[in-house]
Amino acid sequence: MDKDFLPFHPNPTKPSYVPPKGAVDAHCHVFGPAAKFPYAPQRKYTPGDASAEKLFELRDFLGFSRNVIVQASCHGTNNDALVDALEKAKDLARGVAVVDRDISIEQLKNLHRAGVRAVRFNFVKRLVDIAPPETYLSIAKKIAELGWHIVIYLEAPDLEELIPFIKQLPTIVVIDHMGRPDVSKGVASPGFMRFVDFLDNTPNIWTKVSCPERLSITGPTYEDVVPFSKLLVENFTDRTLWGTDWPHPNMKSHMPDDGHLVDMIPKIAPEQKQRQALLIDNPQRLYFDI
Ligand code: 0GY
Repeated sequence: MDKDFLPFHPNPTKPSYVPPKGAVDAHCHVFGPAAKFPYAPQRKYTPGDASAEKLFELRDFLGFSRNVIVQASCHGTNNDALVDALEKAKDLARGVAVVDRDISIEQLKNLHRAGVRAVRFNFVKRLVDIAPPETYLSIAKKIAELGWHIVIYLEAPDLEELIPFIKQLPTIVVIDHMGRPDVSKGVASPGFMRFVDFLDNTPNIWTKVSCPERLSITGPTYEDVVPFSKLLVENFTDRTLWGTDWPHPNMKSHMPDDGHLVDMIPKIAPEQKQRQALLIDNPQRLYFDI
């Protein structure tokens, strides 16, 4: 584990908000264990192990029913730890894999059988060496045949440049963590409005209202992030997902209390029908109905 890598919160608070039965934590990871699933040689960070068992313990403690487990960059394109976690979850998890351009349809079908329903394209430079667009377009073409979608991780300053590429993608595209806005600038800022307009004009774009701990300037109550998530839930109720982002890789300032993150849900989705969409209907449609 890197010297400055913070381990996940050892004893999160029991949330007061009780998620509805069937609720999905649609963004979380498993790391290792390294002894069984070594980290990729080309990784940009080395995390502490965060096992499937720990993830499922947290799921139950927080009152969630299901997970979407996202392959993290430290495991590269070897999805073995993810597949192992999906098998252990039985039918209670789905996966988002990271794959090489030359992956075969047969290999993709094996991942599908294990519960994978999407691939992730990561454009965050501190996490990966970004490939040329043709690589991603070629993967996109293959996975579209299986009815999968694409998850994209990017940072707000790179959105403008990536829009023409994203518009070429043939599937639903989910953008992680609200496109990582600069919350110090406010919801009306041109940067965030660009993101909102993009969703407005492009019906196949979804987003995750996740990661206030990475975006907040004010610190662990994350109040400054609420207006951003709330606006997206209100305007794109049937295109938003929610996730913990456990075990919160690369958090440097502090480690979030996962119970507190859950208690933010009624603030960002104040209406019952919004919470039903965010936690059940939307992830059900994207991950569990296919
Ligand atoms: C996240 C965020 C991060 C890491 C990764 O794949 C990854 O390594 O996604 C990050 O460092 O911001 O969504 O987990």
